[in-house]
Amino acid sequence: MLIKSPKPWEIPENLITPESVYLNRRQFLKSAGVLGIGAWALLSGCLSECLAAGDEVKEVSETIPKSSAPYPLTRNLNYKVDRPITRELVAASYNNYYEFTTDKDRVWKLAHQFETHPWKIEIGGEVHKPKTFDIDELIKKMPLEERAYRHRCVEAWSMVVPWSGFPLSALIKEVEPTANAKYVRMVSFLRPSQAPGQKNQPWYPWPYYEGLTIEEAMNELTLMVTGIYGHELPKQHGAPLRLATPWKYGFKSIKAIVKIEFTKKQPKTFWNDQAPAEYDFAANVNPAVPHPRWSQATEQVIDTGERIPTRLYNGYGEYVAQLY
Ligand SMILES: Nc1nc2c(c(=O)[nH]1)N[C@H]1C(S)=C(S)[C@@H](COP(=O)(O)O)O[C@H]1N2
Ligand SMILES: [Mo]
Repeated sequence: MLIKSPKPWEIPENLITPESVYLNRRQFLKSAGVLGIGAWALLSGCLSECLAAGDEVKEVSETIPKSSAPYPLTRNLNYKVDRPITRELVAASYNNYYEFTTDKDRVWKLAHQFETHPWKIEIGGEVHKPKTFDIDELIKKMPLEERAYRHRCVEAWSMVVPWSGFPLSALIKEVEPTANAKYVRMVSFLRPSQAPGQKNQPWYPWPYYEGLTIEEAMNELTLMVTGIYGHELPKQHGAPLRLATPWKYGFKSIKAIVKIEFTKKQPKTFWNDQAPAEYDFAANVNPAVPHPRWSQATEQVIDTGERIPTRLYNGYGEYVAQLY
């Protein structure tokens, strides 16, 4: 599957693999035999027949938590989606989570032994009431709901998934930001003993870190995610707590958050530090601005393999256009 050898500071080859592989059908047919079902379903554009044929279907299903209280939650129908929900097994077996591996179709396998309980989230910086929450305590306290959102990865693949979670604004109100709080910085876990990608890729500045302006963080769309498809998050999707900012490229949606910090200055972000010319701080979905190495005009729907036009702000302009 190696298309080219990346320099350590470059984005690894799998960021361009879907498109490159598409362009080379013979190579993808050859690769398909050794790919997991996520990539197989995507690359072959196949439907449930192909999934059912995969040996790994049962194994992937076993990584998906059973539904238990407080899930499933009532879906908030104010947030409409214009495309079918991606099948759960496809979303659960095609992931970006570099702490485990850069192979999207193996994240589910490698993340499965990661321990997500107990889990604490430390909130501090420019706030009047800094606080450390236990994840279970937080889930009890916050106003939970389900929302179906589109998700658009910067690599030009997309999906539609029903997240469960609460607006980040509800959590922000708990800690009372000071007048100096202009940005929100978020940090993922650091545990190389359980995360092979942190151990094997020392050139990345672990732990993963991201950030938003305070206005973006307060926007009603900005969701702290605790579940998906009516149950708690499987580990490959970023359990026990991740972000969803559906008008931005997927890399902003940081997984497995352990720290939230309010700052005066714009925080650094993981991908912007790796390749500033390729990944800006805002990272808003925009079909008119190509990535330096590929077009962003269209996207490939995982699950069906269909290619559709990309929309400005991923279709969420009515909520966020006024921010920019
Ligand atoms: N900590 C962390 N968060 C992360 C990533 C990552 O590698 N590490 N990848 C991002 C990218 S590029 C995308 S597209 C989404 C993928 O989310 P999913 O695997 O649940 O679909 O997670 C984002 N959050
Ligand atoms: Mo992504």
